[in-house]
Amino acid sequence: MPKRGVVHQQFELQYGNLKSGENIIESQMETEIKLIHTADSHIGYRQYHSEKRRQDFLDAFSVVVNDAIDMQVDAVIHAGDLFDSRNPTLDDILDTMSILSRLKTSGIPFLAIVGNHESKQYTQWLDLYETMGIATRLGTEPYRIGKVAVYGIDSVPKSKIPLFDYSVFDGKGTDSHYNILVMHQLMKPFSFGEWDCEEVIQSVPFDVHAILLGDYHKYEKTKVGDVWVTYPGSTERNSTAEREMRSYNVITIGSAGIDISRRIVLTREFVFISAVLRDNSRSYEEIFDTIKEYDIADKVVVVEISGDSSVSVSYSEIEDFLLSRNALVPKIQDLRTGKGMISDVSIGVSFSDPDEAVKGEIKNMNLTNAGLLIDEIVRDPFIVKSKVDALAEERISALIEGMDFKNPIKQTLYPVVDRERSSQVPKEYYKEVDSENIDKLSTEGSAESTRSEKIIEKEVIKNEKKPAPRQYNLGDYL
Ligand SMILES: [Mn+2]
Repeated sequence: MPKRGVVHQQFELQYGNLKSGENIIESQMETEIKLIHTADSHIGYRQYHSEKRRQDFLDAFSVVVNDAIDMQVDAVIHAGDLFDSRNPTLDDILDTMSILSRLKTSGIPFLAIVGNHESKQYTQWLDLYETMGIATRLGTEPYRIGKVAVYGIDSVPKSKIPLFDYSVFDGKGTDSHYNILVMHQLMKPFSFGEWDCEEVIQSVPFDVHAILLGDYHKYEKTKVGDVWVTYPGSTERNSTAEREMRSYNVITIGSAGIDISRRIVLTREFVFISAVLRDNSRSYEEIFDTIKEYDIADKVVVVEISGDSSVSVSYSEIEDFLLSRNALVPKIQDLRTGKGMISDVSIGVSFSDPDEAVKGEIKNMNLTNAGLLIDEIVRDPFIVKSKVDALAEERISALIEGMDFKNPIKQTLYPVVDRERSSQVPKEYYKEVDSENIDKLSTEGSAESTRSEKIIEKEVIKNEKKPAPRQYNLGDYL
């Protein structure tokens, strides 16, 4: 890609001009290099269907960039998941562009890799920004900042990690004093690790001094031998499981070596209110009294219900109370049943079931049994795409075999069932919600994937009568 080389050079020139022009004496001594390491901005995430929350994610990234400009760092390194989705909206793309342009105006390079959430099949969003000259996509070619060389590996799906070919780095070593590797993975030695830092350090043909990571949303810092390994944490709360303050890293490389310090990003407050139900008639009063003890205006409020499981309360009544006290997002988590509730005002709008509408239309089309059968297979959300052909063929063969051509009476071998798993479909045709078909997890503390949470959310909305089984913390994504 010749274009990448051009952009790369521009930044190097810019950097060179700044440093040599400014302090010649200092550069003869050890010039200190300061970097910001951030990740998991998830721009475009409309958490709880809230436009304000979308803005919050953008604002958090903006804060990091403002700090970078205030500190006049030598570069901002982004370790993946700049966007929440591989299909960000035009607003997301433009808003991000204007933030990155501020960095560019201040002469600060933005160096990034592709995360699992935003990863497209071929050309990436980062390539667009790189073409515009406001970002550089890190890779096997070292990006040099003085005595530091920075490399990157885009997010690798879990199943492909064992196949990773380290020879892509052959001949890419430099005479730099420090080599930094940027990755978006769950790494060992952390307990949640899927790929071992040790292996990576051994396998790349240059000495690694720091591995700057993204994907795990909680701040972490450790050493593997002499190599620093750190996650800066996400810059906004992607779920109620992310209770700690959000943050990014400041990496200082000077005569004393590498120093990594954590900087807090102030984000919208989440308030957790514990309501214990007792077997009496004053349950609402008690809950409301508890809520009144908190300042909840403009905050995401999570009421965690526990206690006597025989006491029934209306979640919507509690939500209404929270809204009446100006909560931004009211959420109920019923710890007694392990169930979360749809706690979003926008879902309250009633609309006819789209599946019913489609079903009606299909009825009007007077399809044959085979046609109906194929329709059913194609639209079944639980059947893996790659199995659709095989399953359709198998079912139609069975249908043909079962037909009596002398007496062509309409018959249904497999009745068209509602959108639930038909017992007649063999298990191997079904998607497993936790399988690798779905983007892998990026949460902290829990093994639930953010994607599967979102998918479950869609199912719940679609199929109100039959909500998918959920754990209470899955409600985070509603
Ligand atoms: Mn992430």
